[in-house]
Amino acid sequence: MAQTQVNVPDLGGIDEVEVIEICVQPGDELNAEDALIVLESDKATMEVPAPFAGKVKEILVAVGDKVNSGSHVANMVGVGEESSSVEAVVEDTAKQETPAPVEQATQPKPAAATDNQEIDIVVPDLGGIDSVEIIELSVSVGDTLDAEDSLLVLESDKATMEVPAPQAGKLVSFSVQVGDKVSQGDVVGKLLVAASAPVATPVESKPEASSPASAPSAKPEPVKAASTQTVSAQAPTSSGKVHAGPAVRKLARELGVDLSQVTGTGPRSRIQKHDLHDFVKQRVNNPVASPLTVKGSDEDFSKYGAITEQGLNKIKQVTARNMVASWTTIPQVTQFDEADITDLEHYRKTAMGALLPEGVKVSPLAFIAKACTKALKAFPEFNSSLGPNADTLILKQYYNIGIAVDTPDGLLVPVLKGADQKGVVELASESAELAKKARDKKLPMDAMSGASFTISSLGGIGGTAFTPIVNAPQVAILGVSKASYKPVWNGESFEPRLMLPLSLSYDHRVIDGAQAARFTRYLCELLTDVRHLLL
Ligand code: CAO
Repeated sequence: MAQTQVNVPDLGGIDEVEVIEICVQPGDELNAEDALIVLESDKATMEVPAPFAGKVKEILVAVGDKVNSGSHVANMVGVGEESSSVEAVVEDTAKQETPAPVEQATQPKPAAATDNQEIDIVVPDLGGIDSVEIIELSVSVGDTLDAEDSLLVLESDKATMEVPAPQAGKLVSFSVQVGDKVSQGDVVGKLLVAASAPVATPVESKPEASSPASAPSAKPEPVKAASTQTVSAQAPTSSGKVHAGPAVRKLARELGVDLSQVTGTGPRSRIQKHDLHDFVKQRVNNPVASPLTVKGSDEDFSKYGAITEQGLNKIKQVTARNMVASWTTIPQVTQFDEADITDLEHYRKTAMGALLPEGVKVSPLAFIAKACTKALKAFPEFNSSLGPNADTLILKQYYNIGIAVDTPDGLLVPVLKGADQKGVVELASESAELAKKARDKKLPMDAMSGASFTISSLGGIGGTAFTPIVNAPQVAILGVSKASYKPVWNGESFEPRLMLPLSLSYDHRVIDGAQAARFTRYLCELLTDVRHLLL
């Protein structure tokens, strides 16, 4: 094994940059291209990648140190790698992937202009990178800008860089949008600059003239039209103050997090990965109070035909936020099973009916809620929540069952509190009362809080199965579909049995697939023989 120096690649003319993050520690095993350290200048953030797969021997710099092109920052060992060949890899990487400092987008020259003048905003030298993606437009058309204000943010695999205003002026137009790919020399917009200010000469304001001969055409081609919407739906929407490296921005896009809402704890408020994780955890544990961003489509559908637009009420907006928070932060899986409720239904419709007081109706839901409390006692993880840092499990000793109720205004989830202490008839009349209050808009807030598990029953409507979304911070939700008669083999012949489809969605961070299968099986057994519910 040869120990190899890892040096800072060519910084494309920047004298000195600051080490703002050490991503690894001695002993870490890395893949080629994994980030070792992150450097930052005024205008660009860049990673120094591992030149080969291997082990970190030592890191020779600390956060806050200033380094230059060629500075020796780490030593690595790689199995079977020769020292000399690795140096070459480092240099190659530098040539191909290191962004040059973002210089002024046009090279202004004093000119004897007498009128205000529009100048092109041009993508500066990208240090050899062919094309980069626009991940943020930091200002709006019409904004008045100072020289050096950030106009847009570009991102490659290894670096995030800002394109600054070449001089003070008013933004006339952008000719690109988030998601477009641009290259050095591309014109991305126009800036109206004051007559007294130094302006780009007509020749230099043209990208062809202000760019190297190899620069591509002046018109940026929107090469990612199809993905534009996705990116813009998730990219930061703020004023360009978001301070984060490429890896963090990528993670934020994957999680659907708007970085402008995240507080950075790194140097100069830079957002680090753990800031993003903390933000998501907080949102999961308190989804209503601090929702993730919910974005729809900005497409103009009236191009295709007549449309009407209507406002969404508060219930639907809150539901949307909670669904997005749950869907984007919880790895959820759905387990399906079927309970044979032939005997239960026979009992419910005959013997039980005769015993019930006048006007009292007991649907299968009350039995299902009762059976759930028993299953939750037998499988306590299903009645839990993850602690704030997702490193503890909070097991609840109460059994409060949320019941999803479909109302004209949207979905509400009142709670059957202490459901384990109540009989089936009491659960039936209480859920009927809660559902009525929900539909009459008379449900107090505290009737909807404190659920430890949720049931969503579409059995009265129809359908064979569905995948409910976990109602965070709970870890599981039971979906119930419509029971129907099916031929079931009894060992000798097929007989018609009333089968109830169950769909259990669960948080896979807390619950394993095998546990989920055991839970639903147990639930099915409880419902198959109603006498179990008495135990
Ligand atoms: N299979 C077959 N029949 C069923 C059934 C099932 N799983 N569940 C209920 N039924 C029957 C009932 O027995 C009743 O029939 P009868 O009047 O002949 O007895 C009929 O369907 C209507 O039941 P219901 O829906 O009024 O009552 P419920 O107790 O089953 O449900 C409530 C109450 C509030 C859960 C329900 O009205 C509701 O709002 N469901 C929608 C929940 C929802 O929107 N979930 C989706 C959320 S997104 O994940």
